[in-house]
Amino acid sequence: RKFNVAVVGATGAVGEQIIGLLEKRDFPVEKLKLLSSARSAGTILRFKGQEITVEEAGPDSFAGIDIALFSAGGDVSKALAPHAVRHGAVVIDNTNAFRMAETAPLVVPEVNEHMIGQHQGIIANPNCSTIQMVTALKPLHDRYGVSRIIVSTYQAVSGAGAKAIDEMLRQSKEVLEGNEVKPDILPVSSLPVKHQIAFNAVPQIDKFQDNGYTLEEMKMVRETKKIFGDDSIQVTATCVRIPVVYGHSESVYVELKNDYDLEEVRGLLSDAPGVTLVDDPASQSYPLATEAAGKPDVFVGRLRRDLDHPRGLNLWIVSDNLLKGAAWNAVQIAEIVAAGKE
Ligand code: 11C
Repeated sequence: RKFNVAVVGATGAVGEQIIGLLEKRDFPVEKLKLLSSARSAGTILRFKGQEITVEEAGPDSFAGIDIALFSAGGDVSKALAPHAVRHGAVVIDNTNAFRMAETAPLVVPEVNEHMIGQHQGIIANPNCSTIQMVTALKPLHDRYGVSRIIVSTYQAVSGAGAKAIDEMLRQSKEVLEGNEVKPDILPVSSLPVKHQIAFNAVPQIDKFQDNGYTLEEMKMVRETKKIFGDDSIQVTATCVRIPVVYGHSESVYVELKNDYDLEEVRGLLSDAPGVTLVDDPASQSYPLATEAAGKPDVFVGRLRRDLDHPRGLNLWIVSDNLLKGAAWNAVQIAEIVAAGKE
């Protein structure tokens, strides 16, 4: 069976990756409908050698659509995903709009694929920095139980969209040429204060919440608990933007409930689906954003036992934020939904 598929946000950084993956994975597409804001409508994109004109997304864009992949920001998802569901589509939503809704499963296939069957029309795709962390921690949680996570992230500018990539490259040139740097987009395009990202590290991703954490940090806290289905897991996060284009890196300290053996941990991570262990200090081998970019896996290395806590473990986790962190996780879910409808 083939499916009518819509991609909302087709001209964005994630939308572009989704279209590429549907083609590369030979997803059973009957018809591909590409949707965007009025501003990008009319753009012509290619899919399997065909030219497709991007149309403006509206409430009636979803007639006959079986699967709709949304990646055009939370407001668009809130406004249009219910219309897609009304037309009978299964929505895979890549925004924050429905992630904490009780009716929407929040899915990373390697962790909680079983939740997909519980959807009521909308399946939520988690935030990129959460996806890569839970994918790597899943085998450890299954074997030993995770009690506490302390994570610091080093996140690529592509997480903030194509304009943030342009801004980082432009600023880098301005600094190298000795010109004045004029920040325009980052850290948060809708807020008045901007900071230089070139040659810098900015400890703010998304808006501050009343508790002093940023929304990105709170996403990591809440989503991790929901995906593991365990509110007792303690999570604290510091999210930092760095001048890398593709690939989020994370320093993760995890406390396990039961004693662990480091060699066994290596074995569990080596065997875990979607995870590649890169961990050989003797050859200076560890995950790097430059190596992870363009690849679907989550890369894990720098495994070290905590020097004081007997069940504490340090890891370095890297993945392409636009692939496993967004488009690939969404297409994985779409493949599972499609297999279930055949
Ligand atoms: C970033 N993690 O790196 C964000 C982008 O909730 O899907 C993804 C935001 C989201 O800026």
